[in-house]
Amino acid sequence: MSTIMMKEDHFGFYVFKVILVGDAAVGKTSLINKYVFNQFAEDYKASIGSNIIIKDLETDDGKKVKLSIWDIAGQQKWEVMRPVYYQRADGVLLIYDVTNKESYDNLFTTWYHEIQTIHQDFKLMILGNKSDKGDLKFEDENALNEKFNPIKIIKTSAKNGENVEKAFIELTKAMIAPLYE
Ligand SMILES: Nc1nc2c(ncn2[C@@H]2O[C@H](COP(=O)(O)OP(=O)(O)OP(=O)(O)O)[C@@H](O)[C@H]2O)c(=O)[nH]1
Ligand SMILES: [Mg+2]
Repeated sequence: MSTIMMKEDHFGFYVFKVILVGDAAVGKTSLINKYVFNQFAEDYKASIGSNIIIKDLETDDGKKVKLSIWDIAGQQKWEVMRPVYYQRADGVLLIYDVTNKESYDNLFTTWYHEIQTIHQDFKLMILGNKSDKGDLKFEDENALNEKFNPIKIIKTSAKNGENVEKAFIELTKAMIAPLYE
């Protein structure tokens, strides 16, 4: 069976697993809710373990895609479970909060080490979320590129929707591309 066949289910969808990774309260759940349901809630309800949301989409060149989006809890108490949730991820959205430097610094420590437990190739995009609150500009693009080799680094807002759909679509295109190489 070719790689392309393996990535399509019997309805002709490409199927990819995408995980959202980053500190508690950076906005992982909020980004998913904005993208999938076009909803945003101001109150913070910490995620418990992991939650899977299925989203169907079609790329601009007509490829049908089914994303299983894994919303993974960022609180420290879920640390032991997370590598289990990460397995077989095709794509990673690595997220920090542009108003919280600690959440940025932790990308290079906690989150870098955790994603090393994914034992297959994956595409990674970095999102600086909460762009609607202003940007304290502690991001070092060179350092991020060197450490993570991301397909893109962008600013998002789960509140006003900036770049939210774009993040998922660009990641999807990057996951599809190797199947045609
Ligand atoms: N202003 C603003 N607030 C946001 C944005 N994204 C998330 N929030 C708020 O930040 C808080 C945390 O958001 P969550 O989406 O629950 O964060 P999380 O990363 O899923 O957190 P854990 O589940 O604990 O890992 C909530 O109060 C959200 O309303 C954003 O883009 N802009
Ligand atoms: Mg959450």
